[in-house]
Amino acid sequence: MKKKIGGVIVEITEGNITKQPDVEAVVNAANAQLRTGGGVAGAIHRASGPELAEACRDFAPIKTGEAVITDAFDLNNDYVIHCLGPVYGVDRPEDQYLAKTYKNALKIAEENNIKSIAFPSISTGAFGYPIKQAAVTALRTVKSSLKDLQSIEKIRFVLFSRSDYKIYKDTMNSILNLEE
Ligand code: AR6
Repeated sequence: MKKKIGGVIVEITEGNITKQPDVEAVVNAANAQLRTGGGVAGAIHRASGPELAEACRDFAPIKTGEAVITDAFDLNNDYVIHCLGPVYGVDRPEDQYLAKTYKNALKIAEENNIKSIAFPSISTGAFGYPIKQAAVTALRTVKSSLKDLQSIEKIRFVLFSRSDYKIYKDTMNSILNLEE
């Protein structure tokens, strides 16, 4: 499902964040130490190779909401943007931290003149953020950021399951008032 809003394509797809060869940057739902872990971080580090952990070392640790950028090494992308989403129930108010995380990822993409970026659903795995609430904040934040984007032409959300995809789809329909 996709829609062009003010020159920017916003789309959602079901899939794997490591299998998005047509975007310049993929976003990692990282840990503070920027080490490999489970979920998205594990998949990205495995697909990118050991050089990714090396490249991350100088930037760690990062704080909740922050984002840093590295090469993507063996991934079929140019960059990985690593960001630290909030742990639900710990990093409060969670919606503000989650919005900050998306904003900082978009900001660093813009600073690097990136045209296309793919996000996973940050914080909704190990960090326990309820998917519906996270989808609302993710899509509201993207919507409010669209007017400020200069380089980004495409923003993709990659959802790992059919049910998460459906939740994002419904949320996108209500927040962005989109049609299929
Ligand atoms: N592609 C797309 N989405 C995925 C993939 C994938 N390959 N794998 C999982 N998801 P998580 P978090 C979904 O746990 O909640 C890590 O261990 C998953 O179903 O990756 O921000 C780090 O090291 C969920 O909806 O990220 C951190 O310690 C979403 O991606 C911690 O987990 C996010 O799940 C970060 O937790």
